Amino acid sequence: MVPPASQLSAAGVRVGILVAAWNRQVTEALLKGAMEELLKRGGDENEILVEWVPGAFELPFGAKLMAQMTDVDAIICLGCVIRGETPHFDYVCQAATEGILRVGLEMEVPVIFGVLTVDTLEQALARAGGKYGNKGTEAAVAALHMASLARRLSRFDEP
Ligand code: INI
Repeated sequence: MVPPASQLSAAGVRVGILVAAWNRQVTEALLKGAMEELLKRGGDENEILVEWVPGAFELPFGAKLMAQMTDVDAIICLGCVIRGETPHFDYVCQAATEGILRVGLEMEVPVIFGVLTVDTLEQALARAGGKYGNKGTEAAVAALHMASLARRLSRFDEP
């Protein structure tokens, strides 16, 4: 049975968090939301690895390195892409979305998409601790949910 979100514990769960430095005001707020949620659910600060990458485009490679070089149970990717006047937004969003999905499937570790893709800074702030909640908080819950799923299924993998 899938535990309801309110029951998901972070105790003993090793979580890696990758944060994009672009739109730092927003991504720092996402990081705060994720950290607070993990600690509130019994997580240990020493079991949470936080690393920064330049922008959302670099999140997939950062996640791949983290999956290869550490034994985290889940990886949270946090970023914020704000639409400008050129198609650059679409390329960065596409690369981040597809890359993050691919790393999870290839590396067989849950990789969570905590990237805001918005038209304005105001929309981003509303989703980074403002009136529409915090995407970082949601990402932390999703990471615990997926780590719990992997842990429970692995029990059926023993001979
Ligand atoms: N990266 C972001 O994370 N958010 C953005 O809004 C953004 N914009 O607008 O350009 C952005 N660009 C940088 C990109 O992610 C890479 O870091 C850069 O292209 C170097 O590879």
